[in-house]
Amino acid sequence: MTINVHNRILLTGAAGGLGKALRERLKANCNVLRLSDRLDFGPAVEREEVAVADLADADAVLSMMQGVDAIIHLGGVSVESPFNPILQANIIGAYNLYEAARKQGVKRVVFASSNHVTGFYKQSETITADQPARPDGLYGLSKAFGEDLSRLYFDRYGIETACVRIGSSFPEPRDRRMLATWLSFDDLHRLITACLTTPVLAHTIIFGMSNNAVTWWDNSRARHVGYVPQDSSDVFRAAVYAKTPPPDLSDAATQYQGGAFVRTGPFE
Ligand code: NAI
Ligand code: 15L
Repeated sequence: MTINVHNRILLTGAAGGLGKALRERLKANCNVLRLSDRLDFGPAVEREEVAVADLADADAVLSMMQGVDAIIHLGGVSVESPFNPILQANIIGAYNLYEAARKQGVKRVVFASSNHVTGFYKQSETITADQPARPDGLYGLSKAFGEDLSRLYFDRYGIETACVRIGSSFPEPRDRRMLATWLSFDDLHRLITACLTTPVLAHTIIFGMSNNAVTWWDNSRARHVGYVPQDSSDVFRAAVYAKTPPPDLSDAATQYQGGAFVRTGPFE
């Protein structure tokens, strides 16, 4: 299968956990991978370019977008935090990114949204992307803004975006909740590849999860993306049960999909 359909891909958040996991994998998807973060993360190697930039700096974001054919946007605050850093990185930063994409003619974006856009749905519910956002904090709210912003740029300017509501993308599920939310790094790469290569992406919201037996999310509205997960949290289930206590059903973190995010941060 041909997966290299773009000459130059921009990866923001390249110094972060998922950026590091994707750096080598994404080289199969392009001729040149431009890596960006506000942190310095060392020199470019073969078929790489490095652009250190703060997403809140509109001029720097415009300049790093030159010659780019597609964007994987991972950069930003990735956990519940005070409002100002979220405002700078996730709200102003997302606006700067889409304005730069519009000005430089970039037509496809994969946006790292989060399950925390819908964190206040119960773990006993199965939801689709058509249901209203129910953010579980300022972080989830900022990702909901990014989803709406990208829809505006699709409706008005035709920039296609996949809003990938990533569950929990780590080497292994860390607790019982992550048995439902886990997304392996290889499946994350498969999902991004599907978003980059599907003929018509339009504006799509898709939940980023592996093929886990327990799930709270229905991706049937995103079949046109062609994402087929190949990993599953199920192989970790026995080990996770052995090392974690039984769930406390009176705890909001057990009741809601967002887990501990529903009771962290400035709302305590
Ligand atoms: P991370 O926190 O490890 O990486 C985020 C990167 O963004 C960092 O390298 C940081 O320096 C950079 N960044 C932050 N503010 C910036 C700014 N103002 N300008 C430029 N760069 C800035 O997060 P991780 O785990 O790699 O996640 C990547 C993306 O995926 C994030 O947007 C996160 O919200 C999203 N996500 C991740 C999940 C996961 O399970 N890892 C789950 C759901 C969403
Ligand atoms: C996220 O959005 C975070 O970026 C990540 O660090 C995890 O906490 C993940 O959600 C999760 O819900 O497990």
